[in-house]
Amino acid sequence: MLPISLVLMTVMRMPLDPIPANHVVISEVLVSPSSTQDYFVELYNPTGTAKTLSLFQLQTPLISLLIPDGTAIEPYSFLLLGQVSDNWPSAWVQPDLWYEDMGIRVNSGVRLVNTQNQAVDTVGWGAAPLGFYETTPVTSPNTGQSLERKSGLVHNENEGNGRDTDNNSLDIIKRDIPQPQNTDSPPERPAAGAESAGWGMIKAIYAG
Ligand SMILES: [Ca+2]
Ligand SMILES: [Ca+2]
Repeated sequence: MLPISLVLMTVMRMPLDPIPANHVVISEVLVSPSSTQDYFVELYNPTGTAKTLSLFQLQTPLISLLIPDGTAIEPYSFLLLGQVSDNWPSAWVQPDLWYEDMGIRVNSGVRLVNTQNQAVDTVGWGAAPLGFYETTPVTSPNTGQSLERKSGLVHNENEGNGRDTDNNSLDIIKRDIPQPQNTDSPPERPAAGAESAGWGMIKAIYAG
């Protein structure tokens, strides 16, 4: 029988699922809009405290978009950045921030950068360039599909988008019908007590 410390070490080395992230995440991106859509990036605060985005930047390989001084996201809430166009669907909520060109392209990525020039979160798709994805990019979406961050190991529509293992291919799914949410959208709280499947396994080993 293995010493208990070795058993525990083995368990701890398994990829635990940190739910939710303790920072603002990129929660949804429309990469390839149809002719009746336009580009957007949605941000989400999975924590119970307001988070500042004052003078942060949203960067693509082509462009850096400044988030205005004083911008913040309330707990479990959203912020929507959209591209100015005639194609913005009337059924969608309005962006909180408009940009003329968001610089979003196929085989690319977006990252949220803080005032210390550190990437807070990154999402890349297809053959994304280095620095614009986490571990493995998600595969390219079809036209009209958005990329959405999951709420947890199993995605639940009402529990936000707080899953962030820093592997885009594991954290991001595709939506056939995009759902941009803005600062006025109802908050979505991550599931309580969902620390990780790993904790359950540790408890099971001790119980056994
Ligand atoms: Ca991340
Ligand atoms: Ca959304």
